[in-house]
Amino acid sequence: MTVTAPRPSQPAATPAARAALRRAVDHLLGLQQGQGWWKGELETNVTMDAEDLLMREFLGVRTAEQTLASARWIASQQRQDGTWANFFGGPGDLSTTVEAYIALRLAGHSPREEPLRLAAAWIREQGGINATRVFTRIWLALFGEWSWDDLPVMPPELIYLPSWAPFNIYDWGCWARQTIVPLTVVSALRPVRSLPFTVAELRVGGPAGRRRATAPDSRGWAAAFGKLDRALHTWERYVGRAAPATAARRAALRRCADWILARQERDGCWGGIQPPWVYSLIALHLLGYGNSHPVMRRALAGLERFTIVEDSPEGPVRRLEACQSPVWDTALAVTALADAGLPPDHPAIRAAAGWLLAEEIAGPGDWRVRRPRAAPGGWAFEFDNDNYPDIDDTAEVVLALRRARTDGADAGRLAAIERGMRWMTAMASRDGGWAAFDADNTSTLVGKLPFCDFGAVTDPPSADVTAHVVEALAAEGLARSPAARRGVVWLLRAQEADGSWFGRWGANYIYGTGAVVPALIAAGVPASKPAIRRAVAWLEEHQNSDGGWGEDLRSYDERSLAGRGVSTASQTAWALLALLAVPETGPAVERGIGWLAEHQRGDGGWDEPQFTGTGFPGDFYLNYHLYRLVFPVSALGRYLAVTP
Ligand code: R19
Repeated sequence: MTVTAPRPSQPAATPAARAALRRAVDHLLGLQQGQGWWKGELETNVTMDAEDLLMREFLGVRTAEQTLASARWIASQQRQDGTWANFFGGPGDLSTTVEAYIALRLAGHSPREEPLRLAAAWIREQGGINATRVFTRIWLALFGEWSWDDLPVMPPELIYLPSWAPFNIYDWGCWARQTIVPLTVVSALRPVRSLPFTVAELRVGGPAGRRRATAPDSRGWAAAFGKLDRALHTWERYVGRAAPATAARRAALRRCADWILARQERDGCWGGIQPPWVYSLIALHLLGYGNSHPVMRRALAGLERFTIVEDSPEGPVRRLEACQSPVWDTALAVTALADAGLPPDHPAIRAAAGWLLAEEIAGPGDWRVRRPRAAPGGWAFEFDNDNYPDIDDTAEVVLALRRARTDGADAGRLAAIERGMRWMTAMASRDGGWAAFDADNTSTLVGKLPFCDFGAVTDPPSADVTAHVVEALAAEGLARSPAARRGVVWLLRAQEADGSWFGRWGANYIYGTGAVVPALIAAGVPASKPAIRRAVAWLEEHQNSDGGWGEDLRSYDERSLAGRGVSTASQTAWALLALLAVPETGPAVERGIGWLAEHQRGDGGWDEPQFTGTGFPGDFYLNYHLYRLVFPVSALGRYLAVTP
C-alpha cells in the first residue's frame, strides 16, 4: 500500500507555520558569514576552561587577564549545591567539579570562600580526588597532587604495534588515538610542576581509582588488565634505570613526536578538538619544543580562535569551545533553506555551496590504514581537520550540495559529490553500517584497559550515521546499490524493541529515530512496513502534552527516560522530520508544528538551553547553538511543502 492521502485542507497550524518559517529563514540568513558558512557556538562544560588554565600554567604562558576572565566564566557556571555539571540541568559531576575547583584556586580564590567550601565538601562526599576520572588525575599528577605511580601505564612503545596487533593505535577511535599518543609521552616523562597551593582539602582516605560500573562479564577482564597494568609499572621502573632500555625509550618518544608533528593542522590544532590539542602541546613542550617554536606558536595562536570573550559588568568573561562545527552547520543550514523553499541558485545557498566545495579534503588521512584502496574525497566537521574527514559530515554535505547550484560551471559540484559518495561507500564497515570516522573500528579490547574510564574509545557503526549515508545514497539515485541495501538491513536490525533507534551523536532515541525514518523512506522502504509503523507509534507515544518532544540526556544511563524530557525546538523538529517523511500520521504533526510556532522568539529563533548533542554517551555532551534553528526550519519547510 502506498499512502498518499492528502492532509486535511487548511489545517489550523498552516498560517502560523508560514509566518514562523518566514521569520526563522530570515533569522538564519542573517547568521551566514561573509564567506558563505554558518557556525553556531559549540557549548560543552567548564573542564575546557579549567584545563586551559592548567595547560597555560604548565607551559608558563598563563596571563592574569586570561585567568580572571576564565575564572569569571567558571564561577558563573557553579550551581546552588556548589557543583558543576556536564550539561544544562544535569547532575553535579565529580571530575568536572574538581577541575573547576582547582582552576578557581589557580585564579586566586580562597578555599575559605563559601562557594569553594561547598564544592570541596561535595567533592569529599563523592569520594574525593581518588574517585575522579583518569584524565583529571593526570592533570593532578602534572602538578604533584597525585602520584604517577597510581595512574594506569600507557607506554609510548604502543606506537610500534602494527595495525593488526591488539591495542595498536588504529584500533582506537581517532579522537582517542590522537589523545593517547601525546599522553604516552607525558606519562613516560612523569613531569611534576608545583602549584602555589595544595588541594589536600579534596582528599579522603579510601581505595584509589575510580570505580566504574562493570559489565557482568568484565570481572575476568578487570583482573587480567590489572595484571597487565602491574607488569607495565614494572617495565616503567626498568626503563627508567637500565641504559639499553632508556635508548629504546628515547626512540619511542621520538617516534611519537613525529606522529604528532605529522598531524598538526594548518590552523595549529590537532584533530580540531581540545584534548589532542592540549596534550600535544604539553608532550611537545616536554620533548624540548619551546613556546617560540613555530609548531608551538601555531598551536597556541590557533587556540585563540576557539576562545570566546564577552563583556560583563565585572569584566571580560572567557570560555573555550571544545570543537567547532562550521562544515556541519553549513550543510544543515543549506538543507534547511532548501526545505524552506529557497531555490538552488539563491545567493545564500550558492555562497554556502562554493565554500563547502573549497572545504573538500583531497588527501589521505588515518582512515587509509583500514581502507588503503579507497580514493580520498569527503569533508570534516571543522575548518581544519584534513587528517580526519568524517562520514557523517560527508553525507550531510552531499545532501546539501545536491540541493544547490554553484557559480559558473556546475561540474565541480557534481564531481565533489561523486568523490564523496565513493569515499563513503568504501568506508562502510564489515557489518554494512557506517561509523563516524573509520571503518571496522570495533575493538572490544581497548575499552577494557584501566586507562579508559571516560568516553567511548572506539568508533563502531551507529544508526544515526548509517541513516545519513543511506539518505545521501538514496538522494543520488543509489537506493538500490549494494551498499545502500546493506545499510537498510543494518538499520532494520538496529531498531530497538520499542520501535525507536539509539542516537549516538545526538540526544537520543528521538535523534536516532528522527534520522532513520526519513532515510528508510528515502531508500524505498514502504511506509506501511511494521518497522516504520512501530517507529511512528513510538514517536506519537512520546509526544509531550504541550505538543513538543524532548529527551533528557540521562536517557543514556537510564532506559526508562528514553524519549522523555522537556520539549525542545531541535528534538521537536527531529520527531517531526520522521513523521513528515511518512504520510498519514494524524494530529501529532499539527500539534508539533503548533509547538514550534508558539515557542518561537520575536527575532525568529528559539531558546534552547538544553543540550541535545552527544559527544560521548554518559560522559560528554554538546549544545550546538544552531540546532534550535536549522532543524525547525527544515521541519516547518517540509510541513508546508506537503500541506495544502
Ligand atoms: C555529527 C558529526 N560528528 C560525527 C562529529 C562530532 C564531533 C563532536 C565534537 C567532539 O569533540 C570532542 C572529541 C573528543 C573529546 C574527548 C575525549 C574523550 C575520550 C578520549 Br580517550 C579522548 C578525547 C573529550 O572531549 C572531547 C570533545 C554530529
